[in-house]
Order: sequence, then C-alpha cells, then structure tokens
Amino acid sequence: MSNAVRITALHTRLARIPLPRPLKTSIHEIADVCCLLVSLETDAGVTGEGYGFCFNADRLGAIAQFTQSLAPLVVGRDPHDVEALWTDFLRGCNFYGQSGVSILAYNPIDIACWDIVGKLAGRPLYKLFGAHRERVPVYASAGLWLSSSRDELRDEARQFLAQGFKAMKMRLGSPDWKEDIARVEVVRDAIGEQVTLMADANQGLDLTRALRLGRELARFDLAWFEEPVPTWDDDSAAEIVRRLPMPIASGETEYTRYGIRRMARERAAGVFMPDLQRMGGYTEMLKAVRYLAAHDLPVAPHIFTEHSLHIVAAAGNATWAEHMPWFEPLFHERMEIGADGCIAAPDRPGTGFTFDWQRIDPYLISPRTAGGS
Ligand code: SMN
Ligand code: MG
Repeated sequence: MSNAVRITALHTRLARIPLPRPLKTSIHEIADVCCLLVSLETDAGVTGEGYGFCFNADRLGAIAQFTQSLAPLVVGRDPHDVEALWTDFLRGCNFYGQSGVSILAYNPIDIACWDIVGKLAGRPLYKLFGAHRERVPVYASAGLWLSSSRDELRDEARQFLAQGFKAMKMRLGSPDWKEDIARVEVVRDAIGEQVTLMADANQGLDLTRALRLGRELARFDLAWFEEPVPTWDDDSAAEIVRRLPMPIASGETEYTRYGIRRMARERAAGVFMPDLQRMGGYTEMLKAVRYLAAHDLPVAPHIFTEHSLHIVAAAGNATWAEHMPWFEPLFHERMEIGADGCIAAPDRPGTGFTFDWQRIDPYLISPRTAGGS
C-alpha cells in the first residue's frame, strides 16, 4: 500500500514517581509508581506514546529490556496493523507465556500504536473504537486505603465529595473483620446514602472470611465488593458470587482476554475489571470488553484513568472509570471532574494525553541505578 505508515524507532524511558503518601492495601505497601514510557516514531512525522507501570524499579528495568527486545518486531511495521502486531507478538513470545512480563512489555507498544492511529486520523480513540458516551462516570480511588485511620477516612471521603466525586472506593481486608465494618460505617456516615460506595479487599481474604465480612457489608448498599479472594481461586469466588447479595467485582489481575473469559465462564465475578496493561493494550482490551458485552456483563476498567476514559466512552456495557491520579505528572493535559461526577472523554486526537518531558525529567531513572522499592 503506497500510503502505508512505518514505525521507524522505539524508545523506552523509565520514571519513578513518589506517591504523596505511602499506602497499604491488604496485600500491598506502595510508596511510588515506576513507569515505563514508550515512544514510537514514524515516517509520517507523528509519534505515538504509551506507558505501563510496576512497583519495583529493578523489575521495571527488566520489563523495559523485554520491550526493547520487541523493537525488531515493531520497527518497519504499520502502526495501523495492531491485530497483526498482536498476533506476531503473542506467537513470537510463546516461549515466555501469555501473561506476566511479556504482556507488560508489549502493552505500551500497542497503546502507542493506537495513539498514532488516532493522531493520524485526527480523532480521539473512543470515536475510532465506536463511541457510546461523551461523559465518563468516575469513582474516586486514590484514598480510603487500609493505611488511613478512621478519622483520616472521614476526611478523605469528604475531600472526594468536595472535589465533585459522586462515587468512591475504599479498601478492606483488615485482620479483624469488625474493623472493616467500623471503617465502612465511618465512610458511609460521611458520604450519606446517595453517594456510590465500592469496597476492595485486594484478594486478602479466603472463602470463609469473605462470606462473613460480605454478609455484614450487605447493609451498606455497596455498588460492588471487589477481589475478596485470590484471583486464581475461581471456585471460592464463584461461591461468593452465588451467596452474597451485592455484585462481586474482579479481573484486574487477569491477563489478556483469556483470563477474563475464564473468569466469566467460571462465574467468578459479576462486574469485570480488566486492566489495560494486563490486557496488553487497547487491541486486546477491546476484545475483552466486547466479549463481556456479548454476554451482557458489565465492565469497569482498572485504573489508567487517562487511557481508560476511551474504553468506558466506547462501551455500552462499561459502567465506571476508576479515578487514580498517580500518573498525572506524566502528562501535559489534566482531567476535570464535572458537577455530574463525570470526566469528559478527551476530544484531542489519539489518547489525548501527551508526555510532559519537562515535568517528567526529575523522575527519570536509569535501569542500572534504579534500585528496588
Ligand atoms: C489497586 C491496587 C494496587 C494498585 C492499584 C490499584 C486496587 C484498585 O486493587 O482496584 O484500585
Ligand atoms: Mg482492585
């Protein structure tokens, strides 16, 4: 094809962004986010950008090396050929498996390809995916951690309301379930009955603990109870889905459409939360979302708010985007929460978010000097 576009170079940069405060979930202690930034140059004068992250700078270096190893697969190809690229990547990396580091390494490449596609078309991605809505309902997620005291929970919940949020998510999984209940009571009391509340146990419970806590949670009108048990324990998750009254959300820890499909087939969740980077980018994410649509199952993508806006804006079965502002320092553009508790789908071409290298500069790290965290 004479008007084919070619990728001419793949660049990776690493950045470590400290969080305003270290946080805890039932299984994480997080002080910073380590980001892999990928730029794809083309012969059309357009550069595509994508990113992923993890919580350990040394491991980020390993992921980035894997990404670099994919340059021969990508350079010389047309960024529109995301399906062919995905197939070649998956086949070419069969040895390394269809989850974990290989998928994390490919993810920013796929996002950068789509960014180029959108920039060349002069359209935001959700319009190219097939738009469903212009405004995206978001829930506040950067707070209400297990590391917050009850007083802090109350303050954080009120701050979310003051910022315009109409929904928010808190974390559960305290050693004593009574403490969890007391914490939900504090938050529900602070926000009233009209505000949507979700709760996330981050896989920290087992079947018995999840059922006991879940029964007590029934009176708080939760929009969902998220990841009560480890992601691999479909049997327990399915039993929890059957026995608890509220929707059970899960899926953020699954890789590719096959992880989501397995979970759906096992009825291990009622609300599905595919994570853009564990899907391996938009190409695979859209397959997971459309697969769920074919089964009339709701989807609420996990974090990556800037990029997930396009998913929620382009899917009738999507309900919420998760507002996690961890990655704001990467970008020139900002997200604004409107009086309706929604964020406008970006009207700019591609992802609509561009790396702000000046702002990123102090956070840049080199793989060798990164150190663990
Ligand atoms: C979460 C945990 C750890 C990192 C990011 C997000 C959490 C969520 O499970 O759903 O927001
Ligand atoms: Mg979660």
